[in-house]
Amino acid sequence: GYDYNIYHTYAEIQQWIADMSDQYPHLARKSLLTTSTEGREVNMLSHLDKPIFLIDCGVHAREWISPAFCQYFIHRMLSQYGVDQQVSKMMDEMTWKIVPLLNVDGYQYTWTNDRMWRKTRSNYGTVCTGVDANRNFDINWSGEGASSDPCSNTYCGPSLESEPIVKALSDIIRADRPNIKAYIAFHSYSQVFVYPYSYAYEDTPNADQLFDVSKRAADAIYDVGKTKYTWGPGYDSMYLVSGGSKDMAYNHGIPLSWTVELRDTGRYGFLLPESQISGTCTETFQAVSSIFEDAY
Ligand code: 0X9
Ligand code: ZN
Repeated sequence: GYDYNIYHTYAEIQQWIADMSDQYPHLARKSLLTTSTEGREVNMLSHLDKPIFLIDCGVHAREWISPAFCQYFIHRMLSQYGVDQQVSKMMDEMTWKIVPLLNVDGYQYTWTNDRMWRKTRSNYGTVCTGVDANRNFDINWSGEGASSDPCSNTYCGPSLESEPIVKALSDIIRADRPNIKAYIAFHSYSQVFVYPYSYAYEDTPNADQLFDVSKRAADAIYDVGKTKYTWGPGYDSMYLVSGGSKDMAYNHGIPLSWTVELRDTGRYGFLLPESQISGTCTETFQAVSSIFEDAY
């Protein structure tokens, strides 16, 4: 079977997505989200017509634990449906829309050329390649905390939603927005639940709720194996971010919206060893389950 405790290539993840929808045709519907700049398919797995929980992984190429978690999560949800009570409830009460690997081009590049690559692989006629997909969304685009220098790791792109993966995810958010109850973009690293806003020093009207739901999620993680997470609005962290997906989602009416930075706190950083995939995934599952309980 598929080894969930090692990192997989783009090609392997593509095959895995197809296998999941073949093995669980009644539970998992595969759809083509978009085609990337370099022509790769970006797929989404979803099911049912209930309130939606939207999740994406792998926006930043080098954050390998993120797509590893999405794969674990999807497999656990599909294989434990009808077996595990909590999974069954989660599957029955909400529609899960999950993009296991968004930045397919960048991810492939981290396997072949540069393990520390972060951005997409688009080039719009400049010396440097790549747009920071998490600076390319329609929220204060090109504002503070984003760079207009194509050589910067936080380059916001030549125009908002210039990146096909960003446009495609934004289209999903716009199309489904009255029905989306919660959104999480999984990143690494720092072990923190970051909620809006990140683009300005401003609290959302439901800041208390976001605080409480985040705290419960962090507690759920701690209960599994004593891994410590913090939580707070993005502006409270070291830097502002404009053009990020969770602020865009929030301002499109999704009340519960996060960037979750997975393990670790810096010892290995983006190079989190494979030996930590399993522990990260099991504790993070409980966090999503906790957020589900608050969201559905
Ligand atoms: O900079 C980002 O896009 C996110 N961090 S990462 O290391 N995964 O690249 C952070 C986005 C959340 N916002 C703030 N921390 N302000
Ligand atoms: Zn990231």
